[in-house]
Amino acid sequence: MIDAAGTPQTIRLSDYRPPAWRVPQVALDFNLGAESTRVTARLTVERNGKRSEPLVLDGQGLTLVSVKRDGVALDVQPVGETLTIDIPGDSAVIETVVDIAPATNTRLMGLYASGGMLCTQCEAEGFRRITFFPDRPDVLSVYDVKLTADAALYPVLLANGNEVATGQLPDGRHWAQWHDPWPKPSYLFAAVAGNLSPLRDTFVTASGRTVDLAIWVAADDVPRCAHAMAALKTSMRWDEVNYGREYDLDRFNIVAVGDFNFGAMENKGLNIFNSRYILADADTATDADFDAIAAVVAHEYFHNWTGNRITCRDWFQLSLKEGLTVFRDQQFSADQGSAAVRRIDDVRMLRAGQFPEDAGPMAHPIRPDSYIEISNFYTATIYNKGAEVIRMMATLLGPDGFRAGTDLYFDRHDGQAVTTEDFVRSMEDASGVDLAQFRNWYAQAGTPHLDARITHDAAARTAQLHLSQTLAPTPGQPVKPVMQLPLRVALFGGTTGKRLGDERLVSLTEASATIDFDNIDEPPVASLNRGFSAPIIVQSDRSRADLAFLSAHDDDPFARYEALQQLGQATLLDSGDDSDLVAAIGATLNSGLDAAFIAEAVLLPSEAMAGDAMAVVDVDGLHTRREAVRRRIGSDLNAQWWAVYHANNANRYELTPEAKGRRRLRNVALGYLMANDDAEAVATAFKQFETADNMTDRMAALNVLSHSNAPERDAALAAFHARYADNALVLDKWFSVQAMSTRADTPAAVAALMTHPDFSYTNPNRLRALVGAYAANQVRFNAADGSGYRLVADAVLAVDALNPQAAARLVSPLGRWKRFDAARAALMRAELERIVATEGLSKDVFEIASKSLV
Ligand code: 0A1
Ligand code: ZN
Repeated sequence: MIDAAGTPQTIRLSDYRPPAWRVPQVALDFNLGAESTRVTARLTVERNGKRSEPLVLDGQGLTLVSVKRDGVALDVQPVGETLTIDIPGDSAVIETVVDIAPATNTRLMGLYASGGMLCTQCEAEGFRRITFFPDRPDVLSVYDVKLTADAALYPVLLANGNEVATGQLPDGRHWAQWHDPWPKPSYLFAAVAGNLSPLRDTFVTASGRTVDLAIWVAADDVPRCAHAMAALKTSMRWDEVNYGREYDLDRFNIVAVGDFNFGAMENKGLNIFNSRYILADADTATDADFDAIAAVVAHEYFHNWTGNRITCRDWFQLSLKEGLTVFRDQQFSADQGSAAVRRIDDVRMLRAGQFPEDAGPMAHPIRPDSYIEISNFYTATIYNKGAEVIRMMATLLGPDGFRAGTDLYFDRHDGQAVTTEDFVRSMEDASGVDLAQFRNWYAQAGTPHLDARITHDAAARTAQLHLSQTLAPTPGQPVKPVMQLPLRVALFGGTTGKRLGDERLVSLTEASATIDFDNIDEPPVASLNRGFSAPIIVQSDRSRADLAFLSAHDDDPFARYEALQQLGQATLLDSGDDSDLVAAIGATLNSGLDAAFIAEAVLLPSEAMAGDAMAVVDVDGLHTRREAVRRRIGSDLNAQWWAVYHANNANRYELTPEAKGRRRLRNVALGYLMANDDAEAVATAFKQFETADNMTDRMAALNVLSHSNAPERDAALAAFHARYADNALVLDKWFSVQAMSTRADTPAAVAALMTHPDFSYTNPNRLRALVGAYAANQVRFNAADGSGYRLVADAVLAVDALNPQAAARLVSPLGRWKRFDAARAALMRAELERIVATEGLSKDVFEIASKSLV
C-alpha cells in the first residue's frame, strides 16, 4: 500500500488480526487468452465470529467488469488496490468478473505468458492479480476451477487437485474442470494452459494408493525430465520413511517454465518450476545442476506437508514453511550421496549468502517484525538460516525427540495456518526440552560470534575450554540477548593425534562459560562447532600448526574441512609464509579420503569469504594475494596435481556419487594447474573442453580458460556459444562464465554482453546469469572507477519498470558499501541515491535501496 504522500507503508507483525471473513468455497472460471483473459470468481463468504467489518478484497491491475452479491448486481468500484463490499448478514455468495492481460504481465506474478504457454505464480501476493480476493495465507478455501481455451494453442489445461471433467466446444475451444479437495490459501492456487508433453510415471504410496505423476514440458524436452522424475519418486518415498508423510491426491503434476522469478513453486498438486530445476542431461547439465534439480524437486514436494497441509498464518511466519522445508531437503540430499560434502555445500551457501545479509543493512530475524514488500523477504536468512535453526532444535532434541516433535506438529496443526511459535511448542511438548531461551533465534538478527580458548593443566590432567559469545547490534536491534548455542566439541591429543574421549554436545546458554575435560594427558587441540552445529562465527586461539594438525587428524569431516579452510583464510589475510598451507593441502591430496571431500577441502576460501573477515575489504590486495597463493599451490604441488588429474580420468560418463567426486577433484586440479597459465595446462584445458562427453567437464574447462589470456579462451567461448545457441539454460552458463572472469577486461566485457542479441532484461535467469553473476565477482564488480556499480544500477532501473522482484534482487550488492573503502563507498552510495530518487520506483526496489542508505 502507498500512502497519500507516495511513501510505501510498512506492514507489522504486531498489527496482525484474524480475517473478518472466511471463504470456505471458491469457484473460478477462466476464459483464457494471451491478450485477454476473463476471470469469473464465485466466493462463498462467511463472517468470522462477531466481526463487524465489511468484506475487503485485494485486487491489483484488474479491470472490473461486474460484481454481484447473492445474484444481485452491485454498483461498487475498487479504491486503490481493494474492493470493499458491504454484507448485511453473516454469509453471502460474491461473484466478480474481471479482465486481465497475461501477455503484457512482465512481473511474472499472477497469470502470465511464457514461451507460448499461460501459467500462474501466486506466492506471495500474486492471486490478487488474477481476481479480487482476501489474498492472505490464513484464508483457506476449497477450489473448483474451470479452464476454457483454444484447443490448438493450449491443448493441455491443468489446475490444482484432480481433473473431474473435460469437454470440447464447437468453436475450436475446449475446457477442463479441476477440483482440489484440500482447503488451501490463495498463494497455492495454480493453473497452466499450453502445448505441453508429459513424462509420465506412477508412485504407489505406503498405504497402497497409486498416484499418477507427470512432468509437463515442450515435446523436445521430455527426454531431459528423467532425473527430475526419479528425484520426485525418491522424495515421495523418503518423506514416508523419514517423516511418516504420504502424498494425498491422485495426481501430481509438475510444469517447467522458462520465465520464472524464483526456483520453483509448491502449488498444491501442480508444482511450477523454473525450467533450470527440471531439465537435465549429460550434455547440457553439470553435476551441480543435477544435484540442484534433485534438491529443488524434493523441496517443493516436501512442501506438500510443510507449507500446504500446514501453512503460514501470515507472511512473518514464512520461515515456518521455508526453514523447515530447506532443512528437510538438506537431510534428503545428505542421504543421496556424501553427507559430509552436502554439509560443506550447505555451510558454504550460508556463509556466502546469509552471513553478509545478517551483517548488512537488510539484516532481519528469521521471523521479521516488519516489511514493506514481502517479496523482498524470500531471503537466505528465512530459508538457510531458518534451516539451521531447525537443525539446532534437531540436535538439542536428538533424532527421536525431533521426530516426536514433527509428528505432534503434523497431528496438531493439519489443515491450519499457524505460526513459528506453534512449531516450537510442538517440539517442546513432544520432547520435554525447554526451548524458552532458544526462541531468541526467531527474534534476533545477526550472526553470533564465539570466542574459544583452551588451557591445559598437565599436573591435574585436565583441560578447560573457555567460551564466550557476543552478538553485535543489527538495524533496529541495538541490544541483544544471550543466545543458546548447541556446540559439538571434541579434543585431540597434540602429540598422539588421537581423540581424547568422546565428542560432547555443549549447550552454551550464558555469555561465557568454562567446560572441563578430565584425563587429558597431552596438550589438547580443540575441534569446535563440529558439523557446524550452530550457525555462528568461531574465533579461537588455535595456531596455524593446530589447524594443520586438525586438517590431518580430525574425525569429523566438516571440522577437518574447516581446519584447512581456516588455515587458507589465515594465509589470505596475512602476508607471511604459506608453506604450511601448501604442505597441508599436499597431505590432504594423499589422505585417501573420498575425492569429493578432498576437492572441497583443498580449495581456497573465495575472495568474498576472505573479504568478509576484514574490517574493510581490500579488493585488489586480496585478489593479488589469493592469486599468488593459488600459483604457489599450483607450482609447488605441480606433479601431484598432474597425478590427480590423470588418475581421475574416467573412461565413460556416469552419474554416481563416486564419478561426480572424481570429476570434481580432477577439475579442481585443473584449476590449480592453470593458476600459472602455463602452456601445457592451457592445452590440457582446451583439449578437455573439446573432447568432454559431459557438461561438467566441458564447463569446468571453459571456466578455467575464462580467467586466462591464452587465445584458446576466445576460441572456446565461441565454440560453446555456437554449439548451444538454441539452449537457453546453457547460454545462461555462457553469460555467467564471462561475468565471473577475473580478467581485468571483465567490466568492459560485461558492458558489451548487455547489448548482446541473446541478452534479455525480461528473462530472470538471463538477468541473473549476467548481472547477478557480475555483482558477485568481487574484484571486477568493485572496479575502482565505479563502472560496475553504475552498470548494476542502470540494470536495476531498466528492470524495475518490467519486473520489480527481479530488479530488487540486484540492489543488495550496492548495499554493502559500509564494508568498502571510502572511495568505493561513496560511489556505491551515489548509485543507491540515484535509484531512490527515480520517479515511479517499485516498493520492492525502494525498500532495499532506501534501507541500504541508512
Ligand atoms: N515457495 C517457493 C518460493 C517462491 C516464492 C515466490 C515465488 O514467486 C515470485 C516463487 C517461488 C519455494 O520455497 O520454493
Ligand atoms: Zn520453499
